[in-house]
Amino acid sequence: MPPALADRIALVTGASRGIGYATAVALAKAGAHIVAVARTVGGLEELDDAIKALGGSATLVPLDLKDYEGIDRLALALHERFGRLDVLVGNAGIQHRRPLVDFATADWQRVLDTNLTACFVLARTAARPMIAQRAGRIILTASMMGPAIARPTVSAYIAAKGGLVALTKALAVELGPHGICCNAIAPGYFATEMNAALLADAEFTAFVGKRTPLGRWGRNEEIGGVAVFLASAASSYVNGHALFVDGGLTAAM
Ligand code: GCO
Repeated sequence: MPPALADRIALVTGASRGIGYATAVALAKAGAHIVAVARTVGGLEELDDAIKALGGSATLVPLDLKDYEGIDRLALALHERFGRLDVLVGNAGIQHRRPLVDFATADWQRVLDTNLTACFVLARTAARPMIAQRAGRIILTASMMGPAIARPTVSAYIAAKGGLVALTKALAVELGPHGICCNAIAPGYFATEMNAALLADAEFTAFVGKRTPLGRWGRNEEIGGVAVFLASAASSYVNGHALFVDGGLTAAM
C-alpha cells in the first residue's frame, strides 16, 4: 500500500518552527515532497535535515509572505519544476498582544496581512494549478480564537483567524466544483514559540490546564496527523470544515 501522500507536492508556509514544522514533517512522513516556505532558508535547514532523515525530500524557499508578487512567482516556478501542486498548507502566522486601546493600527495591519491576506493570495495562486489538475487540498491554519472563543489583548489575531475560517468556506464553495477540498485546522493552546510568553506564565499555564479537558497544552506533532488526514484521500468528502484540535477546550463550558 503506497503512503497516503506518495508523489504529492505539498507547499507549507511557516515551516521553520512550531505547527508548520510539525505539519511539514508529518506530510513528508506520508510521502509528500515538501516545498517549505519561511522568511529565511537558514530557518529551514533543521526541517530539511529532519525530512531527509525520514528518507523524504524538500525544496526550501525563502519568501516573505507580504511579497504577494513573490508568491505568484513561486507558483510559476513550482509549476515549471513539478507541473503540479497537490496540497497547500497556509500556516504562517504571527501574534501581537496589546490592550485594544493601545493596539496600533500598523500592528493590526501587520497581523491581518501576515495571517489572513497572505493566505488569500496563497490560495488564489494554488487554485490555478489545482483547477487545471481538477484536484487539490487547501488547508489553512486558523485557531480556536476567532471562530469559537476570544480573549482580551489579541484582537487582530482573533479577527484574522476568524477571517481564515470564513475564507475557508468561501474557498470550499468556489473550488469544490473543481474537485478541490478546502478546510481549516483550528488549534487550541499549543506549546509553540509564538506562545513562549504564555508558557512562561505559571498562572496562564495552570489556567490552560484547567480549561482544557485533556488537562494540558497541545504538542506540535499532534497537528501533523490532522494535516495528513485533510491532505489525503481519507478526507475526500470533507470540504469547508474547521477541524478543532484543542483537547476539548471549546467543548467545555
Ligand atoms: C494567545 C495565544 C492563542 C493561541 C492560539 C491557538 O495569545 O491567546 O497565542 O491565540 O495560541 O489561538 O490557536
